[in-house]
Formats: sequence, C-alpha cells, structure tokens
Amino acid sequence: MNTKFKTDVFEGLSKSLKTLSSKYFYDEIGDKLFVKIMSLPEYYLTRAEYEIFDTKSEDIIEKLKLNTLDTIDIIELGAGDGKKTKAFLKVLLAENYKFRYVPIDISQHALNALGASLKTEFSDLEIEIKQGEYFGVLEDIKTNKAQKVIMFLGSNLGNLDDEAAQDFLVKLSNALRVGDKIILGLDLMKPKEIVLPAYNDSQGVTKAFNLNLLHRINRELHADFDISNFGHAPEYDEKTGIARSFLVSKKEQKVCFNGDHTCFTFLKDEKIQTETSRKYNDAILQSFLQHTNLVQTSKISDSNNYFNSYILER
Ligand code: AVI
Repeated sequence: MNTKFKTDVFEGLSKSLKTLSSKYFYDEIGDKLFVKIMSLPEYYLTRAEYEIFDTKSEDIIEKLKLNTLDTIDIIELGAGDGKKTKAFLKVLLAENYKFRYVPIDISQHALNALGASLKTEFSDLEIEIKQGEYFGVLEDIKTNKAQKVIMFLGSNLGNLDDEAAQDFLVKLSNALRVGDKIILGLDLMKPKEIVLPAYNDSQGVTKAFNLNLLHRINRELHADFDISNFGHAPEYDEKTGIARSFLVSKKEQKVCFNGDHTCFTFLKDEKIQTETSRKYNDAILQSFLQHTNLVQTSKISDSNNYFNSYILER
C-alpha cells in the first residue's frame, strides 16, 4: 500500500542532495499541524488571503465577468477549511448567481467535513463533492458545458518547483474551455524578516510539521529515525523569492528501514530538503503563463500587499 511512498523516500534519500517530498507532510497529524500553522501570528499568508475574500469578494466577482444566464461551476482544487471560500460563496449567493460549488480533493474525509460545514451554513448551496486527483476529475467534467471558475488558493502552486508549476498551469489550461476563469492565490516576494518567521514560528509548530515527516516514515515504512537528531532549518533567498525548508542532521548517523535492510548515512549538518515555497511577483507569473493559453486579466491585493488573488482567463 505504501509502495509509492517508499519508492519516493528511498529515491530522495539516495540523492547526493537528499530530498523528501512535501506532499507527504499531510497525514492525519500533518493535516492538524497545518491547520494550526494557518492561525499562527507569523503565518501571514492565510490572514492576507482571507482579508481579500472577506473585504473584496464583490470586486473579485465583478472582475470575473461571469455569465449570469447559465449555472456556473465554481471548482476548488483542494478542500481547505473553507473559511476563505465561504466568504466568497456568501457574496455569490447574495448577488443571486446560479452556481454549483465543486470542491475536488484526494481526501474524502476533508471533503465530507467541508461539505457538512457548508450545508449547515448555506442550506441553499448546491454542492457536488468530487474525490480524486485534480486533473482526473477535471478531465471527467470537461465535457460539461457550464462556465467554470477554478479556485486554486493558499499559494499552493508555490509548493511546486518552477518547472512543475508551469506544467501544472499548462495542464490546467488544457482542462478548461475558452472563457473559463481561474482565481489563483499567490504569496508575494517580500523581505526575509517577514517570510522566514512564517516558516520558523516561535511556538515550533512548523518545526513539528517538518519533523512529522520523519515520524511518518518511522510509522509507515518502519524506519528508525531518531527525531531528536534532526533540526528544522528554513531558508529564504530574497533575490529569487524561493523559500526552502530543510531537516538537518545534528550528527553523523545511520538510519535503517527494517525488513529491507536498507540504510542511509547522514553526515553532521547534512540537509534533507523537504519543501519549496515560492513567492511570486507579476513578472514571474507572466513568465509561467507564456507557456499556457491563459491570460491574467486582473489582480486583487490585501492591504499589506503581501498576497495577490490573480484572475486568469482561458
Ligand atoms: C500549503 N503551503 C502553501 C504551505 C506553504 O506556505 O508553503 C505549507 C507550509 N509549510 C510550512 N508552513 C506552511
């Protein structure tokens, strides 16, 4: 069952610059830690994006230039906790738009929780939960003629390397029809005094989130990582706008996976890269869009100019 996870971990730890994919952060414990991260004082991203939806949803809706004659599919990639989405849907309902809300997520559990909380808050809302990989589901609903608005929030695009992020946008644009829209939430480049604490909070929640990856490997792949022998070390390059998180080996050590008799050695201070969190500006997004059939039609910022909601059109 864990074959892909195991292959990825073995491959990552065999590289000369060791890596582990951030997509494996999100087990049950990781999900809970991420919810905590989103309300940390240092983690400005969620607050900034929420402020946009809370105070400027009318503006976003106006800029989307929606077709009011037909039912619109509002498709969210990733279920999230729904707070930002609720602020947006509330305004759409108040303005009498005809729409269905379609959250897509790999986790049925996350979808059920979101669906239940939306139903209690908005009894009239039409929701169609879709469990699966984003592009599999988008392919299935491509033939549906309704105008689509894709919501991809939280600067989740930034967790992909640039090449993967560009591929993602190409695939997304290919899954859409002319006239469909995207609301893309991106964290912006800013001084490291603001970015770094967001990835190294004073309560140590982000550290626990990063280290949970090793706990998960121990639990699911029967490894013997001694967690106390690893530290959490985020870095941010202001010039490129790329933040990276690492786990650092505090001493020379060996970690083995039972049953496979496979061991990996770590030097003192050797790093494992676990996450990329890219920060953007308009030019970087433009360069990514060049490879797609998408154009940016507008952008809406929070009051600190920390975060942008970009409106793209196919
Ligand atoms: C989900 N993603 C956009 C978060 C980020 O900011 O890169 C994940 C995260 N990692 C550490 N803190 C939050």
